[in-house]
Amino acid sequence: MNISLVIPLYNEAESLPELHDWIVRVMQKHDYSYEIIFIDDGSKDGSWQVIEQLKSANPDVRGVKFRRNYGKSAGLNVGFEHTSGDVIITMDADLQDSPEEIPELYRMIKDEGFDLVSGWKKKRYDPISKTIPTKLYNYVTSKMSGLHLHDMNCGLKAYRSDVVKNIEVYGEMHRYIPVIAKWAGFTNIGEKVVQHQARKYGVTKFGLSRFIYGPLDLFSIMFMGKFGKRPMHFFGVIGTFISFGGLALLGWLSIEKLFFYTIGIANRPAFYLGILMVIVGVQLFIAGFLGELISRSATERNTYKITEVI
Ligand SMILES: Nc1nc2c(ncn2[C@@H]2O[C@H](COP(=O)(O)OP(=O)(O)O)[C@@H](O)[C@H]2O)c(=O)[nH]1
Ligand SMILES: [Mg+2]
Repeated sequence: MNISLVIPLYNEAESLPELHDWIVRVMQKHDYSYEIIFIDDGSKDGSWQVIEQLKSANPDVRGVKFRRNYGKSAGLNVGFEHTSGDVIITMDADLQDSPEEIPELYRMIKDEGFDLVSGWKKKRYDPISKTIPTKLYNYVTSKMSGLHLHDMNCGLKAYRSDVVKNIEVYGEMHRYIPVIAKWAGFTNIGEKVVQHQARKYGVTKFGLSRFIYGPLDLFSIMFMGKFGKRPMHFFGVIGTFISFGGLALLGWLSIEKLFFYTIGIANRPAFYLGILMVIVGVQLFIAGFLGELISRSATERNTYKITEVI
């Protein structure tokens, strides 16, 4: 099969038939073999009934229905598990992404050898409350991850099937799939300017919470990617620096007290700072040991992504 489309959705009943017909038009025009996998994430507006209707009219439609709302990352992750195409394309269900982009995305993966191609909504049709924070977020993410994409969280993306079978998305981490893919060893990541439309039906599902959870998830991903299998290297280094700093301060105060007979070292700021630093440093060390113990008993402690064995 050429293409698997993965479409996670939450309350998008009005958009689905139009989206489906548009995708089918593009697929037939280029003569692709395909499947459309809708993941209904506990919608309450009858989206599932629409998917059932689409399915009964078109056998290339697949649907997965969650019992409750788990979030977009969960939808993508389950969708990825169900794919069997060579190229996986994800898109939003709200008609903001255009299916006309699919052939070119497919070609970039197939012929140009990209692992992942991320859409870039260069001209965006969204309220300003959305576009400005997004610019900042993309800037920070690209600085922290070293992956320079203009639009990390575009819903429209294409993957080689290898990629989606080797990454795991959970929580709210769909925002950082390119970073996750990079950490998994898929470094050939490209970008394509894509058409974007204003939302036609329904309302946006992502509110203010994304400003809180987004950055936290980025920290988690960076941490897991780098130190997930060796937490002591992170906590141990910081802990050592801090506790040695504290010991140096206390040592210096002790020398003053013992050899220069300074009185009243206990009301000097350096005294309290020294004690604090020793305590915090030791705690970080302990966190490192606990991390090592946990990762030692984790089931994936020795799982590595292997491309080939000869
Ligand atoms: N599976 C799943 N999909 C969601 C959820 N929230 C939003 N989506 C889908 O993610 C896509 C983008 O959401 P949207 O609200 O348009 O975000 P915006 O384009 O950033 O304003 C749409 O296809 C939504 O249906 C959710 O909780 N679960
Ligand atoms: Mg949208």
